[in-house]
Amino acid sequence: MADLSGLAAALVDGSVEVIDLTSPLHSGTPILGLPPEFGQTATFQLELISEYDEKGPAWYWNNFHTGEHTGTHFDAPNHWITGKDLDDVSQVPAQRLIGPAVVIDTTAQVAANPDFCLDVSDIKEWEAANGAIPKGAWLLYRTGWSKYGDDPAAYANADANGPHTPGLTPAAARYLAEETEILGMGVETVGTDAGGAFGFDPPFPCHTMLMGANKYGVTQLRNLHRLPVTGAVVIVAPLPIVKGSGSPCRVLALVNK
Ligand code: 23J
Ligand code: MN
Repeated sequence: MADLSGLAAALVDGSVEVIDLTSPLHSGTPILGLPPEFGQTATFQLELISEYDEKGPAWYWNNFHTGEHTGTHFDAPNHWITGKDLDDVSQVPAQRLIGPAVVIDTTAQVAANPDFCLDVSDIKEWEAANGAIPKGAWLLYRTGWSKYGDDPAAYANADANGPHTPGLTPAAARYLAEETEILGMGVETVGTDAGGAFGFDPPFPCHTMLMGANKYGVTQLRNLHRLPVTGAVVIVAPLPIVKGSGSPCRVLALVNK
């Protein structure tokens, strides 16, 4: 039995800190741009219903319009063809939304090369230093990319050849899918795959492998530099959209101060 009253007391006295890993959601929040022959996701938009006015004298509220995959969001297994018969976002068990976090940091490599892709050797080096990635963990991939998160052009880092943002090699995606029991992977970029992943073999290996293995993706995280390498607990809270392939989500980390 876990010490939940101890945790509750630690939350109240601040000895366990809650760190928000979520990017703010507004009309300027960066979205993924796919090649123009494909359908495109929508930006986040608020539509005013009333603001203490004739439409509602004592209340302010909005409707909103958004893509499922806009801003900090969750990729459910059915998002990809490899997971098409697996859970939609409403079916993902709540027990599998919370877990220990491990942080793999490649900020230095990404600063030198924005197309840097985490490889199996990087994961094995991390495991040699820190122990095996625990069952039920969120693997958080720290790249420093969130520093561009308020500037959509810098965040996409696109040229004539497409976007240049970090990701995983196909071999690393396969390793995480098949050789680990992680819940999924969280990243600082617009998607879990590298900007150049359309040209990988297979294309979009992280989506292909993780979704096919009933694992999850979480994107556009911030504040990963505030987490310990191991020891945090991460809570990912997507909306239970029936038949949804994902959802904008709040991502919170509990950290011992
Ligand atoms: C659809 C196609 C390709 C990609 C994505 C979506 C995402 O990154 C996403 O948000 O799931 S790469
Ligand atoms: Mn997505």
